[in-house]
Amino acid sequence: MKLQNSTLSDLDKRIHLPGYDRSALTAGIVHIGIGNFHRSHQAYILDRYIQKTNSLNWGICAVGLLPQDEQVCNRMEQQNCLYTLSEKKEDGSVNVSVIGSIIRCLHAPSDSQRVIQQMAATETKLITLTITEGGYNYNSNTGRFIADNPLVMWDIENPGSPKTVFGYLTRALELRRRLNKGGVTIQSCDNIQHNGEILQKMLLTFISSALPDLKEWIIENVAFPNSMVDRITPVSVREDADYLREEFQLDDLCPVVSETFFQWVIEDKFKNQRPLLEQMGIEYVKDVAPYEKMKLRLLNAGHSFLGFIGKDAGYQFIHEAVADASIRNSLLEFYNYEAIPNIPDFPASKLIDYVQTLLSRFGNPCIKDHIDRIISGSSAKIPKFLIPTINDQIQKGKSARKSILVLAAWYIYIEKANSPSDINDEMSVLLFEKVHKAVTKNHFEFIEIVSIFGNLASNISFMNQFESAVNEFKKAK
Ligand code: CS2
Repeated sequence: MKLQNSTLSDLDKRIHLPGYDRSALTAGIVHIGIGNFHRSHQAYILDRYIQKTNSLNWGICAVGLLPQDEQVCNRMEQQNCLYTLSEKKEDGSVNVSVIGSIIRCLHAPSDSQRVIQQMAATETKLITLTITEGGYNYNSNTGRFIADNPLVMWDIENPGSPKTVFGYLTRALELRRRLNKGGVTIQSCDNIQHNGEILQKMLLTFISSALPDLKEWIIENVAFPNSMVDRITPVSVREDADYLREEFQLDDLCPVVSETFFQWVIEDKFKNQRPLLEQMGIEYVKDVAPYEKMKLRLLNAGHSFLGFIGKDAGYQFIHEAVADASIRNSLLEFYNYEAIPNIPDFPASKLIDYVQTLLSRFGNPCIKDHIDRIISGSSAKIPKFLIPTINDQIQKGKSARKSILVLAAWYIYIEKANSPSDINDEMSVLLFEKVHKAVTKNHFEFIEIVSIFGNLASNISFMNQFESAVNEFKKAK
């Protein structure tokens, strides 16, 4: 059976359905980034919120910004924007829901004007983003906007047909101002510490070149709250669709799988209205920074740890890596001696509990979270997840041995690649060159990529430790 509005009432009774009138929903939210994470996290909680409160003005218009998003946009449209979310527990039990909160899917490269108009519409109160760590176009070392990115340069020269999120937001905010549509909140939902502040800073830098006189209006009328988002959501695979077909006779063209854990902490700083998600357990707080720091340095860094060290050990999935006693012990050392001591905002007992929960989340064998998903895009992730811990340890004169091991495993991974195309990373060409074409032999030009590693290459003790860690991996083979 196809998944569509007209088939909902015939679906297997074990599937949770949207218990509200979808035809009456309006899009209070425009969300950019139509990937699985958005659909397991924000779209899921809004589905439950709309059902609980019948707040029909908080539907979502989802936007695919990249050319390659066309397929998922088309598939969602073929299903009246419905899709299933399978939340998988460790014991193998699964809760399947049809999520109904997304009411429209727009593919921006195919219809940029419609996207801009939707963002500027009166009904839009909130613009949210999951555009990945790399999408913010900033140099983690300098904190500056990367102005010579060709796509950004295109957007400045061709304001009518933008390609980046900055170009779209500029056009939409300009239209909002011109039509007097009122303020709006733009909320980042990506894994970056101070994500709202970074977004605001990058957007305002772009606008200084693209449309300087819009700056004042934005400062007055747009809020950029920081937020911490959390739900492990693997890449969907063929087996996910097969399961739905075999178990429920349901054909879903774009199913999503996730764990059952869910967390969202948002800085309570909005312009215009917001959904009252505190009714769903979402925490609105004054300062998100400690939560972001805890999550990035423990969950995300732990993922990178298991990803690279697990890959080197020959594992395919995160749950396999964390089940390996020696990797797990090493991860615990990383947490106890390097990561936790640099998160002073929470009592150690809370952080230890958090780590215990993480170990069981990572260990969930039903999620089948591919190591390849975790290590993809690491040039944008490692500077946010791991380098701050290394810098903190160095500053205190403490060991960063386990963190350095992750960098060494990353280096070995690149060394094993036959060409840049083996590395799933926006910086694959540079990474490959620095590792394979280093001018002198024992000189690790890799660490000289300042936008990733900052000034670590000039720290002799760090470089010696890095070299030993690389050699340790090589000897172990
Ligand atoms: C992962 C995250 O991309 C990564 O490296 O650590 O996608 C992680 O699964 C989510 O942040 C969980 O909330």
